[in-house]
Amino acid sequence: MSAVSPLLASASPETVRLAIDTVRTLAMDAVQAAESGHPGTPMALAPLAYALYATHLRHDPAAPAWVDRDRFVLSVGHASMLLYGSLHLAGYDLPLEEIRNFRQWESLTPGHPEVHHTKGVETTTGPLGQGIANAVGFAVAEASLAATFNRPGHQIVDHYTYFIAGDGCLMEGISHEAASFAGHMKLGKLIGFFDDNGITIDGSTALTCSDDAAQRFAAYGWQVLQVDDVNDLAAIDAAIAEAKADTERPTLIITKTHIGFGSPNRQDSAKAHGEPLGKDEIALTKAAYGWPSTEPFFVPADALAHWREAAAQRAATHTEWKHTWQAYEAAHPELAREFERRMKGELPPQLEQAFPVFDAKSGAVASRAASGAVINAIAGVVPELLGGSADLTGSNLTNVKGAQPFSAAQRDGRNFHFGIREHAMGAIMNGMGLHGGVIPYGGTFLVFSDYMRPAIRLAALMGVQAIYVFTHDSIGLGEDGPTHQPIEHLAALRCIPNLLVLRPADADEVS
Ligand SMILES: Cc1ncc(C[n+]2csc(CCOP(=O)(O)OP(=O)(O)O)c2C)c(N)n1
Ligand SMILES: [Mg+2]
Repeated sequence: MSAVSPLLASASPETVRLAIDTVRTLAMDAVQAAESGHPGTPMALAPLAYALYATHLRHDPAAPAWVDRDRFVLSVGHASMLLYGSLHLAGYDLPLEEIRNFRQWESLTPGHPEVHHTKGVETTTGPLGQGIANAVGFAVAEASLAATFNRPGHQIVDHYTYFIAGDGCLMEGISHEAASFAGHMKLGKLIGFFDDNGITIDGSTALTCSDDAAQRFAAYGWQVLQVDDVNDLAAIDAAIAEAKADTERPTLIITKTHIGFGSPNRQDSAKAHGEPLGKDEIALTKAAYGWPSTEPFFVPADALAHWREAAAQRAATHTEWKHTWQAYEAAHPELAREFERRMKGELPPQLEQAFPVFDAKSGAVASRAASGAVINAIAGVVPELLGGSADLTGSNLTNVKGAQPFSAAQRDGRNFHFGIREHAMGAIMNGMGLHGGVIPYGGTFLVFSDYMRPAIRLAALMGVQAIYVFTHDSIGLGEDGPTHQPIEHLAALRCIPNLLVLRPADADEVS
């Protein structure tokens, strides 16, 4: 297998270098103009963004919502200029004016990437670690939809999910929960990069962390690869090829990088993380790159032309897919309509009639039993409803009777056993919901909503259609005692803007 992509093989090294340095200089200039932001990580990761957006991702800047595009999650949300620079250069609807307006009120370039705000941004990131679990959710949705809708000779759902995580993401506990789930579920189309720069805000990671990330992820059942220098595009290419070749394991590609790459006085220092370089240092850095202009936001014509040519080549994957889709529509018209319905997020018309009726004749029905009955009643008409519990299935009554568990062997299983991983459950649900085609639900005791609160907050912020089943909403829990009594939880959830909190008083209100 040839590792080097055709574009890389044909382009001159000078042009490629210019194309990459444009991402770097836009990041430096945008942060400088905003007088705040994070220049160092985009400067370091520019070659990786180039490798993805210009040579690997199946994407089409003219159709950012194409359903079978590869998904890319920037878990290191503070490095937002890496994403904005790449989207702008690839030709997404993000003009240079928006890059100049980085971090300004009403711009399309907020400090941290926001889904549904900027075309090409797949999920809102910034709270570190969440993005990894979102990416796991995207991969779960892909696997489920592929198993449900693909037919021999018709691969209409067939994409990868990529993420970039940093030291912070990997230190966060959610990365353990999510990576453990992904390894167990053998999500082979999940490809992550670890930006191994040895730096966080406080300084060297030697202050806080001596984990062996490679051994850690290997233990989760991931394939782990190493790229010694992120500037080595052929090595990145080869690693991605190897990641794709392993269909059984998710892959973590550990890339050694230098934060603030090329800056004579800031490279490899925590100072490069979260403050403007300053005009003098920018001038020195641009000189070190051999940059052709002193003007801020300068985009060399050659670099832009190269990016656009690359994007056009990438967009050809969309054209190919359209042919695949036409053949599928012709061969399986009913499935095609159903797939479209699900991807559009349209609920089936039969839903209204499907709800069970609880009235005086039903007698006293516990609200969680009513919840279980509702899930089972609507599951038949809403096949996109997928979910389960964080190991409290029998208590939360989230199981769909007669259905299989989602597993490595059973991708069309709809009962999810998230394990005792509430935080990841919430963030995986976010990825599933954002992917589209599935509506995730997840259950636990109300008291443990605290364990998933950061993901719930993001779901509400992003408008994700996620449903939480919180049972045991009572201080009268009995023998379990105060650790299991929800006291402030209802009020705390009601404080989250855009979260619809329903507390049914009886079975009738549940349905
Ligand atoms: C959950 C969470 N805690 C803290 C922060 C604040 N924060 C933003 S970036 C950062 C350091 C991250 O270090 P690393 O991931 O190594 O990023 P790098 O500096 O290498 O780009 C911190 C603590 C955050 N964004 N999210
Ligand atoms: Mg770091």
